[in-house]
Parts: sequence; C-alpha cells; structure tokens
Amino acid sequence: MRPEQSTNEYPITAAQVAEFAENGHILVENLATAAELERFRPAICEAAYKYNRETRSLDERDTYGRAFLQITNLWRYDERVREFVFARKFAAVAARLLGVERVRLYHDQALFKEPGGGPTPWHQDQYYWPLDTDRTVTLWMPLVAIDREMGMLTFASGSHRNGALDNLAISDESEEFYGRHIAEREFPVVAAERMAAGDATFHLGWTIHSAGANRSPDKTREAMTIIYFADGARVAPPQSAHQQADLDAWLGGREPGEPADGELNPILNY
Ligand SMILES: O=C(O)CCC(=O)C(=O)O
Repeated sequence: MRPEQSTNEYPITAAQVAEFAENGHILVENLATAAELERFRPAICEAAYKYNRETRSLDERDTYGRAFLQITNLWRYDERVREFVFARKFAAVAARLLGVERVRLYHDQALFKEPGGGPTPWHQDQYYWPLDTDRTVTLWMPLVAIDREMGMLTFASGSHRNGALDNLAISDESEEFYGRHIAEREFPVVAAERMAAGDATFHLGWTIHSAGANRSPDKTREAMTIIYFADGARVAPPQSAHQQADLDAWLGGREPGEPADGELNPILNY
C-alpha cells in the first residue's frame, strides 16, 4: 500500500532501514506527492533544458553520452529547483537510511534518458567522489511514470559491501567488468517493474547499478537525483582525474583533509 503522508515528513520504518543496509538500495513509494510533482516537475524540466549543453544527436555520442542528458546542480540556477533539492523531507529519509544525524548536499543532477537513449552501464558512483566516508546516498526520482522499457534503475543487491572494486568510470569497460563481477558473485539483480512519478530509489555510493535503454518512441525518462553525504565527512585526496574534477566542481574550494562543509554542501535535514 502506498503510504499516506504529509508533505513534510515521510515515515521510514526500522525494517526499511534494515533492508537498505542489507541490499544497499531501496524503493520508497510516493516520496513526493502529486501536488509537489505538479509544482516542481515543470521547474526542473525547464531548468534542465535551459542549461543542457548536449547538442549532438544520439548517433554522434559515446556510450556515456547516449545514456542520458546530465544537467548538474540546477539548484544554483533556479529558485524553485532549489526548494525541491533542499527539501527537508527528502534529506531526512537519506539521513535515516544512512543512520546518521545530519546529511549534506553533494550535488543534484537531472538525468533525462531520451527516447532511443542507450543503457546506463553498470558502475559505482563513489568512484567519482573524493570523500572519506561510505555514508553517501543518491535519491533517484522519476518525474513521470516509468516502466522497464524506459530505463529503470537496476541494482546488484548487496554489492556495496566490498567498497571500491576497480577504478572504472561509466563506460563499456565498466559494464563488462561489473557485469562479470555480479554474475560471479551471484548478486541478485533487482529493478522495479514500474515507478510512479514521485516514487524514489535510494542507493549507497558503492552499490553497483545500471539502467536499461529507453525504448519508448516518444517519452523521455525524466529523473531527478540528489546526492547526500554524512556531515563530518572530509575531502579525500583525489584518486583520479574524475575525482579531481568532482573536487573542483562540487566541494566549494575545500581541500583534501578539510571537512567537506563548504558553501555548496549545506546541511539539508536541519
Ligand atoms: O539515470 C540513470 O540512468 C543512471 C543513474 C545513476 O547511475 C545514478 O543516479 O547514480
């Protein structure tokens, strides 16, 4: 049953916290209400298309480029998107699932998989993140109803437990490497059949995940994501060019060894 809820609080049970710890991911239904979706979806879409810089056709892009339009930190450009990204309700769920008192924003991303867009290869998000904690989590919310034909987020349950497995960015190589790893370790591969607009999944930074292609002829899979980390985390020395790029973009000038508490990383469950 889809839980009834006020717009300010979402009840996460102890069983859900345990499920998240065990699997490294969870589906949370009806996190954003229909009224919230009605208000925020137009704002997110408007900002995403306004700040999208991808102009190539799908044929001209590589595997990463075909997977989605990726438009980042929209909260900085649009006051309405800021209200969505800073929602205490979402951050409180993230904190409860992580088992921490306070969470900070790492960044947000609109991930729009276009009609005909390709699959998102298996990967681990935290490969990109120069943070010294494994208390990191991504909220992934479709803004329209989706089914598996449109690029459902898909998880290898329990795959977070060994932390970093390889230094692989999202690519054909990561698809091959993690695909083999999942088969060898026999991790259950889990994806919802469908998600309603406003449902959300949460996954840990080390959980291996992917998404299918968007086989819809005309519907874009509009997903909005918010990445959180536990307050108290420090900036870690970057281990790759990707981590250096993240350090430059998302951590507000903080240096390795310093607390990750810059102006781009506010506490959101105040
Ligand atoms: O939206 C997608 O296709 C992939 C999303 C993803 O990998 C993430 O949010 O961590």
